[in-house]
Amino acid sequence: MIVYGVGTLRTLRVHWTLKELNLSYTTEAIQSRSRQTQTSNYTALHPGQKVPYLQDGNLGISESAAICIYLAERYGDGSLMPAVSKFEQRARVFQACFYAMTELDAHTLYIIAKHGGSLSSYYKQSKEAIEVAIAGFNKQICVADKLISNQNQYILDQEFTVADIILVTCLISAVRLARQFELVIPNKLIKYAKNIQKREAFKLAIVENNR
Ligand SMILES: N[C@@H](CCC(=O)N[C@@H](CS)C(=O)NCC(=O)O)C(=O)O
Repeated sequence: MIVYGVGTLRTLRVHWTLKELNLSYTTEAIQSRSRQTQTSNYTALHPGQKVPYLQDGNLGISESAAICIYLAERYGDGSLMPAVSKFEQRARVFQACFYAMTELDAHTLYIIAKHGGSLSSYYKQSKEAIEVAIAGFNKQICVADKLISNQNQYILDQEFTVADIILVTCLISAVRLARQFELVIPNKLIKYAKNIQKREAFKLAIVENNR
């Protein structure tokens, strides 16, 4: 298996999932927007020229959440992703993944980073875009607050899944952006994310992702 991409929270998701599953793989340590993502070889793999990307035998896939779900389904043997017959638990995992990827990652956090945060030198500064994204985040984060009940450590109660990997990586991004922007992150979620970051696989993934 080859993972293309290091250095971002989206690449971290993939390394983290692989470390949780204790799988061995090779990392192509390419950074986003680098020369390596613009080569014809890489463009043939990923026409969008983004990271992460996973090659597993004949299968090549992009999209961090899809990669994590694929790995969990194929190699998890019931861990990180509930078994196919557990329809309701799977529905909750998919809900959390799609929610985090759209409402947090793509619609709000990425917009803030692109149009006002660390990526604004690549994209256009836009006060209006940031304002709308901040308001969107502050409203939609209430959904995540409801996903984690006070007694539960994880989205699926006592069972850690890929949905936690996706949500926690979004929360890390939110906490970073909250240093500069008026993002309101409920304390319960900050505690939830901090607790999960104590996992050994998370620490190993950070090392791999920082190469
Ligand atoms: N939805 C994609 C987003 C991937 C993405 O935007 N990756 C960033 C790095 S975190 C990238 O490669 N950006 C390069 C660009 O926008 O040209 C995923 O979750 O994998």
